[in-house]
Amino acid sequence: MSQQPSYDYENVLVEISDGIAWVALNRPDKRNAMSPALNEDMRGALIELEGDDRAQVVVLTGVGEAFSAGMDLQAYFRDVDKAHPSVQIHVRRVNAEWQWRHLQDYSKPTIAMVNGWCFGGAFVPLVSCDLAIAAEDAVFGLSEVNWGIPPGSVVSRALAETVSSRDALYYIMTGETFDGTAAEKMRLVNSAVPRQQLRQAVTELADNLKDKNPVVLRAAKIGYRKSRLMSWELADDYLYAKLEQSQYLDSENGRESGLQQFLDEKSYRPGLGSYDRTQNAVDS
Ligand code: ACO
Ligand code: V55
Repeated sequence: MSQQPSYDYENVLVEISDGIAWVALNRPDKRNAMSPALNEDMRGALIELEGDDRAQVVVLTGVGEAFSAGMDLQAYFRDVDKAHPSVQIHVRRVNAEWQWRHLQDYSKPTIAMVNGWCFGGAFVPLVSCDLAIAAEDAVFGLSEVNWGIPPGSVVSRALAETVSSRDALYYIMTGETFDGTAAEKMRLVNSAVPRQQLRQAVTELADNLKDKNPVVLRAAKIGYRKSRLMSWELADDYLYAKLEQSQYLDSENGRESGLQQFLDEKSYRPGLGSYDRTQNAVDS
């Protein structure tokens, strides 16, 4: 894309450097609670980033001491209660669009960097990112029961996607908090690292992903997500279609390079690392 987006958002901060887009919820004074306005901004930022060639990997995080304190109890609930019913429908739709529809379908790899507080609704974008790394001392909680509602939207569905029923029901029903180390143990996040190492750990993971063939990576992650709940019959056909789609779309012709560099040139071992993307094979 020739035109570079401006990322002019009041509630979201976007910084792109070395192929990594750092997208931060930016209401630190409100612990990055998600208001309808923040949701509009996040939807816009994700759409813009998808067309921005400077961004190979997207990292979702929060400015200040919170990842996100969940839905904004004033702006997302109380204020909307007073509005016309159609406003609630709109507000929920925009919320769902960025928190899970766009993220789960995203054409670039996504990493949640959980830098602090992560409550309720924040579990939805957390789980919808492909990968997640938390600070060991980040604090998580399903606080809904603490203030008088069951988890709504797809919060419980997001938990079911990642953690065991025992862990999910324990935290849904008690409203107790748990830390990043516990989140790693229950596989809600890939890993938890000391706070001082968080940005470095995420950068290393992002660097690994940004060097990979983007067409292949996209087919791999979307293929996994969408085939998860299919029958084996459908998954078999769909994943072959995905594989062939990837070959069709891959202008760098990765498969041919991969085969040629292993079988003919013997220059790398696929089990131990990637083919050299700078050497394009010609179609045989
Ligand atoms: N909605 C609205 N405002 C919020 C939210 C929220 N979810 N979280 C924090 N804020 C606001 C506070 O009202 C306060 O605003 P003010 O300065 O204008 O008075 C400001 O953010 C700072 O909050 P404090 O509570 O003073 O911050 P502290 O660092 O002491 O505590 C904590 C942080 C633990 C995150 C606390 O703010 C909190 O419990 N927030 C609510 C968490 C929650 O239960 N979220 C809802 C989950 S359920 C769902 O998402 C559907
Ligand atoms: C919650 C979250 C929502 C919502 C209603 O459980 C309730 C909290 C993520 O959006 O729309």
